[in-house]
Amino acid sequence: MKDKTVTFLLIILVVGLGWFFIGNSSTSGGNSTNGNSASTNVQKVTIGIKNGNYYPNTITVKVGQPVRIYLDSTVSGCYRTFTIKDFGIVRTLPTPNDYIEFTPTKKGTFRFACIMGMGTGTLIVE
Ligand SMILES: [Cu+2]
Repeated sequence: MKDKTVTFLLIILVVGLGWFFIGNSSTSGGNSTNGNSASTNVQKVTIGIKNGNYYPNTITVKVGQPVRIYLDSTVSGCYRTFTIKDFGIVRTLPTPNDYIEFTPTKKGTFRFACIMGMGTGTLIVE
C-alpha cells in the first residue's frame, strides 16, 4: 500500500517535471528574465480582501510556469476556500502560510472565486 503511494507520487512528480520543461521550452522565446531553476520560476501571488472582495482582483500569470497563491490574514471565513474551476482547484487555506500551487496549462481569462461565489476575481494566463 505504501509502495503504491510512493510510486504514484513519483509518477506525478515526473509528469509534473515533464510538463514544466515542455511548457518552459515552448515559451522561452519571450522570457528573458526567468531564472533557470524550478524554484525561481514559481509565480507567487498573495491575495487579500478589500471592500468585501479579493484584492488584487485581477491576477496575471504566465502559462506553463507554476503559480503559488497565498491568502493573507485579511481573508477569513469561506473566502479562505479558494476555487479556480477551469483548473479543477478547490482548496481551503487555513493560514496565510498555506498555499495553492498549480501550473496553468492553457492561456485565457478565467474566474477565481470563494467556494460560495461571494468573492470573485479574474485570472489571466498569457
Ligand atoms: Cu464565500
